[in-house]
Amino acid sequence: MNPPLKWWQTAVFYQIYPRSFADANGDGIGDFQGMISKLDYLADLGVDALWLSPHFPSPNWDWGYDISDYCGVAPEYGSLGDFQAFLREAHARDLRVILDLVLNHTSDEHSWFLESKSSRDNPKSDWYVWVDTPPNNWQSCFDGEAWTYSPERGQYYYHYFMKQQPDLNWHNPQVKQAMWGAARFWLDLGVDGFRLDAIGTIYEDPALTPHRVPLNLAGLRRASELATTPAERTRVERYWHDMFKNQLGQPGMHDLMKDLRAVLDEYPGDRMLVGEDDNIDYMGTGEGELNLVFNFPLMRTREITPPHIRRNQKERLARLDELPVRGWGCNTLGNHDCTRLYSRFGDRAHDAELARLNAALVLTLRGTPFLYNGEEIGMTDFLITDPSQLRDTMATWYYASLVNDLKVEPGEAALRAAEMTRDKNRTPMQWSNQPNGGFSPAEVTPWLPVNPDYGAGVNVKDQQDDPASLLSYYRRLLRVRRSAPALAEGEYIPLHLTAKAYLAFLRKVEIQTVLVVLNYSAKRLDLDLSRSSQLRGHVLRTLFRSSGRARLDGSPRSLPIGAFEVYIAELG
Ligand code: TEU
Ligand code: CA
Repeated sequence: MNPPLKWWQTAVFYQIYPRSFADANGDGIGDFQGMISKLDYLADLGVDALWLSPHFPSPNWDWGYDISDYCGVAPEYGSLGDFQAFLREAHARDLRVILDLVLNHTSDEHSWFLESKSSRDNPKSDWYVWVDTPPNNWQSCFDGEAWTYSPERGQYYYHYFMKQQPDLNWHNPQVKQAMWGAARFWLDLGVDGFRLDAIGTIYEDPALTPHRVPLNLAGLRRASELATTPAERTRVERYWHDMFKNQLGQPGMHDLMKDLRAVLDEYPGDRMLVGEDDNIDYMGTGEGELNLVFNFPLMRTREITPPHIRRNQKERLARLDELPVRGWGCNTLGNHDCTRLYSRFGDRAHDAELARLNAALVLTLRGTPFLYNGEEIGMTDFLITDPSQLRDTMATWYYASLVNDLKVEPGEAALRAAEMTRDKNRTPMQWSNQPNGGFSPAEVTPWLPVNPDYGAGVNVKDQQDDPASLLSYYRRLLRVRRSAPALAEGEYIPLHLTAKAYLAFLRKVEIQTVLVVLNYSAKRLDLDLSRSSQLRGHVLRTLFRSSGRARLDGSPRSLPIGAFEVYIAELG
């Protein structure tokens, strides 16, 4: 018998991007009262845990990922009391809450940095990474040079992200203690864990080895856009890797994560840590460090296909199984940093069908699923082609670099910025077909434009009571997952390993075996059950059929599965 699973293994997580979720006080910005008002919606949707993108005070160069006070609440989101009410109300509905902890860097307006930059001999002088002159050609992944001059101190500081996000010096034990203090502050209030931001960026190569890519950041971005042949694409991918390899994934994390784990373990109730990285090494021996890392390789592809999924699962699950204490996976197809699932994995002809298949995929694979707010109603990327409306600093920086340094024509530059910006996938949640999608009152201009497709059915209210809607589909799937222990906990056993058009697999616990079939093709298929000894002669009890057609029960020799259909059945 395996030990019983922890709550974060069986839970479905839902990411809230607070600024864009629900605006209760009508200032165009999401807030805690707004989030509280949507908790019934989330509980009814059928998710189990919420991850909040940063809600801390921030000058918002990176919309909360530049934190100026780790123990506060951004005033536009409400007060600490509002946060506590949110947590209490979420817990009252059996919804766990994890927060976003940004370890690598603070805001340049954080008091720690203000003190550190004030002189070379203040008590926090060594809390950040200071040098007399830039020691290498390292780039910041958001705005070019990684070393920025501070006139007050007459030195340069290092930043992997924007210059408003100075990297902390994690070799200084005081930094660690201060940050653990912040973690304790929220744990004391009762939060259930943390998503750890950008953990791969915490340590740098101590030898400060330069990169050898013959381009700077803007040049490399531009080269990526212009790469068309497979050879060119491979080359720019290698360049991306080479440009940042000395600034990422450096040793030291095991000790650091063990330390943070120990802090969490001072608290009852299995507080959890999920790292924003795909590297399974961060899970240590499988216990005592991170509980989860994201399976980003699943979504890092141009197209989700059955062979891609099979390869991905084979590799990830094998690595997790090799850990001394068996590791647990974590699947996601979207977050606030990337193109929305609906847009990204569509083929322009069957976007709706593919969105449904891919939702079923993350909710039936072995591992903890993470959903991103809005995907359940089919929100799509919204391209902001007027550069003055961009809010994502990395995009405004890139637009300026294209026009000023690379002499790209402004129209073309605007289009490229619209495509690369994360604004497109952070637009306000669409609650109804009222003006502003019901996010803010009609007369208000929300912080980012609302995608006008709220008027075309892409909103909660229109989908709420429509059994054929995507929202109802998510709700049904989440209920099936909750009712079938094999789907939440079971082993993953792939079937029909060479099929290109469909993915078939079993999920299996001692008391239950569930078959999942995802037809990724536009053709109806007759799934030959006699091809697999695991299926032959078994009785099927249909749990879910996306087409809503007749249930298929009994012990047929073959299963008729419609184009893009999802079929889930219990084997008896
Ligand atoms: O992201 C880290 C990360 O590496 C991503 O930057 C990603 O490469 C980028 O967003 C691609 O567009 C985390 C947060 O999720 C992100 O929102 C923050 O901007 C970043 O850290 C800095 O805190
Ligand atoms: Ca508001």
